[in-house]
Amino acid sequence: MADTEYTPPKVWTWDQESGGRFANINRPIAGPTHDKELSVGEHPLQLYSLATPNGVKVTIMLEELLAAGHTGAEYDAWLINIQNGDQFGSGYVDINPNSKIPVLADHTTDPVTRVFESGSILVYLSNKFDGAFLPQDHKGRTEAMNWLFWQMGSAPYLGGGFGHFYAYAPSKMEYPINRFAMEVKRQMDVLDRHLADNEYMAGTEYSIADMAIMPWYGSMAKGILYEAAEFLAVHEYKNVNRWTDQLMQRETVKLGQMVNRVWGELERQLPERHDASDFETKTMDKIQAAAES
Ligand SMILES: N[C@@H](CCC(=O)N[C@@H](CS)C(=O)NCC(=O)O)C(=O)O
Repeated sequence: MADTEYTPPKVWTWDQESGGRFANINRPIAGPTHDKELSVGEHPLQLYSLATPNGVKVTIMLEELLAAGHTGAEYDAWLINIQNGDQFGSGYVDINPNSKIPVLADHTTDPVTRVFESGSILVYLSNKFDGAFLPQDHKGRTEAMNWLFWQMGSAPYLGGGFGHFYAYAPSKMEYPINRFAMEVKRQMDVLDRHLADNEYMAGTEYSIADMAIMPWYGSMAKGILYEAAEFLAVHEYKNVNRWTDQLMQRETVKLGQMVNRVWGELERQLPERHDASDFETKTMDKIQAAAES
């Protein structure tokens, strides 16, 4: 174990040159860095987000609600570029003091209701639309909530722990990579064993627990996150792969994954969504073709 020895000083101080992929946006203090009001569109729900796993949980839910006929779930999705520090604008911090994406503003209430934390947003939307995508029976609903909270507590080990040290840290360090690889493999096994006996996370019904877990652990199973498929031998988690394939075939999941996406294939990037027709007319390939003609 040859990781560089570090003796912590008596009092920690902020080393702005610490390196790593997010060094330019990470800060030890909360609050806004600049004044900027948020744009507001015409729909009842205003989402400010980015198509990371935490962001797409919510856009998948909104597309599911719309496909299920809940017209009140029409939404404007505004792009928050976290690399540029958009999450530290004053208007953003007003509705999410934690300065992370996603955040939702519900303009059907007076005053407007702010909803932050992706798990809270999923539950809020389910409550708002007659308990949609949460089983109605006691056991199923409790299981969905168990797994939703499991995701909220577990994914930081996957993203902030494993992903950070394996993919983003300025150098590869054996100790943290070992610690978090072990934990992520344990979590994948937790899911794999559960999905061996259950079609969905809450049992027989597709729910917000699936929407929360799939963007993180399904993406991991498919080798989409951190280029770590071989390192973590993710093909071994056969039940997680079966469940992910099943969810990824849903049209709503495909649409949700495109919203606020600014990387990858151009035809799957929809930086902002203000209308269902935007999926046909405002993807990045179409925007670029229009600019060139
Ligand atoms: N627990 C939060 C986590 C949100 C989160 O970590 N969002 C990341 C992107 S996936 C973010 O906004 N990072 C920006 C930053 O750290 O400044 C949730 O589920 O909503």
